[in-house]
Parts: sequence; C-alpha cells; structure tokens
Amino acid sequence: MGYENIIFEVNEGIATITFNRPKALNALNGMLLDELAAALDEIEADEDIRVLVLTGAGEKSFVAGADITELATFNTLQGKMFSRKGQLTISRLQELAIPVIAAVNGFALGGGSEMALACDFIYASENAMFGLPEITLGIIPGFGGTQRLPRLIGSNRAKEMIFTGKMIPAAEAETLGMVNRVLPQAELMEATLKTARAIAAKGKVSLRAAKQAVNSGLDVDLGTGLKIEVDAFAICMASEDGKEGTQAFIEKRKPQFKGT
Ligand code: CO8
Repeated sequence: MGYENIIFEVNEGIATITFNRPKALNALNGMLLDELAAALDEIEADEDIRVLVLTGAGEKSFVAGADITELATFNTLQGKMFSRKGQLTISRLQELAIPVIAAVNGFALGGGSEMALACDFIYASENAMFGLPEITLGIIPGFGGTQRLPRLIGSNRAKEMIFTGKMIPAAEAETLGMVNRVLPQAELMEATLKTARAIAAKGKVSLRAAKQAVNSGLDVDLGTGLKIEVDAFAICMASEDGKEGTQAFIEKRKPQFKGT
C-alpha cells in the first residue's frame, strides 16, 4: 500500500513508521490513523519483522496530537467514533507481538503522548516536550491518556498533567519514569536503532512471551501475574528458541534463534 501521511520502512527486521505531516507538526487525522492501521497489518503479516520503531518527520515534532482542525468539525457521534478508532489503533501497538519503541523527536502532545505511552518504552530527544493539553481545548485525552499515564507515573502526577494541560520537557518526563533515555536530537535515531537491533537479535518466542507477561500482569494481582509468568515461561521452555538458547550457552557459542 502507498502511504501519504506516514513513511513505512523495513530494514534488517526493524520496521520504522515515521509520522509525516510536518506542516501540521505530524498531527493525527483520520487518514493517518487508517494508514497506521494498514502498516500494522503489514507488520503482523511479516514474520521477519522483529521490532517496530515509531518517530516523527523533522526535528520539531513527534506528533502534536489529534488534528484540531479535523476535531473541530466533528459532531458528538463523529468524535466518539474518532476516539474509538484512535484507541483501537493505538492499543494495537501495545498488543503487537513484537516490541515497539517510540523515538520521540519533539512535541508529543495529546494523541502524540498517548501514542508514545502505548509503546513498550520511549527514548526522547533533548528538545522533546510531553503533555496532555486537551483540557485547554475543553476536552479530555481520548486515546488512552487518562488510563495509561496514571498506570505509568501514578495517579497524582498524571492528574496534575491532565488537569493543567502543561507540557513537560524530556528531562522531567525521564525523572517521572515516562522516558527511558534522553539523547541529543542527532543521536536519537541511532541510539534507538542500536537498542532495536539488540532486541531483534533475541528469540522471537521469548520476546513475545516477555511482552505479554509484563502487559497482562500489570492489570491483575501479583498471584495471578505470577501464574501468567509461569505459563509464558513454559511456552519458552517448550520452544526451539528456548532449547537453542540454553544449548548455545553450554556449548559456549552464540545462539541461532529461529523464532519457533
Ligand atoms: N492539529 C492541527 N494542526 C496543528 C496541530 C494539531 N494538533 N498542532 C500544530 N498544528 C499546526 C499549526 O496550526 C501550524 O499550522 P500553520 O502553519 O498552518 O498555522 C503548524 O502546525 C505549526 O504550529 P505552530 O505555528 O503552532 O508552532 P509553534 O512552535 O508556535 O507551537 C505547539 C507548537 C505548541 C505544538 C502548538 O502548535 C500547539 O499547541 N499545538 C496543539 C497541541 C495540542 O493541543 N494537541 C492536542 C490535540 S487534542 C488531542 O490530541 C486529543 C486526542 C484524543 C482525541 C479524541 C477524539 C475525540
């Protein structure tokens, strides 16, 4: 499929989706969300893709939120449908079997922050700014922000961000635990791809099991989470990758994971 609002590339098992509406600071409109969904379909259908990286075109913005010019035209039903479409598409990032890294290269506001929060972790450039400014528009976050941000940084800090709509710089987002690493803009993509390559070299079965165990465990009590971990662990032990990884250690060689 040809894309107009994103750039979709795959290199050596690492897919990169670049949000590409620089004139609107890469704001999310309905067409962009449709293209994102189509790219995720392509990724799910390609067994060779091991890691997904999301970033924004240019050096100013990752995603400056939902496209406000489009939002302003919505009636209540259209707004509800748009919120649902955004939630479903963004939730697919969290549910994707492969790891997803957000390389936040500038503004990550509203739906842009919510997109990054649905990724497995975030690297950010020094100039990146995070925020959920919807309250200043008389609305609230509608792509999962009221749910994912409190889970990540605690309800009190999330409420302050959501109630004030204030933006915070990357360094503060790192202190709050939203961001794993802050890097100079020029180093952001290479550092992200270096981590992506390190992850891509691991076994696909164990990566999938690890992601699912962490994600599923976050919404349940510890006892249930530990049972989830036992089941995920058993899947790895039964896999060819599990046998290969342990055997390679014993034979003092590098494992050759096949993803089965
Ligand atoms: N939507 C559409 N266009 C945008 C957006 C946006 N979110 N953000 C920026 N742009 C456009 C500007 O209008 C401007 O266009 P033009 O050049 O044609 O005037 C261009 O991008 C450059 O922007 P600025 O001139 O404003 O650049 P500044 O550096 O002065 O400011 C800011 C950058 C601070 C990022 C500023 O543009 C801004 O505040 N943008 C809006 C941020 C925002 O409020 N985002 C939240 C949107 S709401 C949302 O995401 C809800 C998600 C859930 C939806 C649920 C659906 C019902």
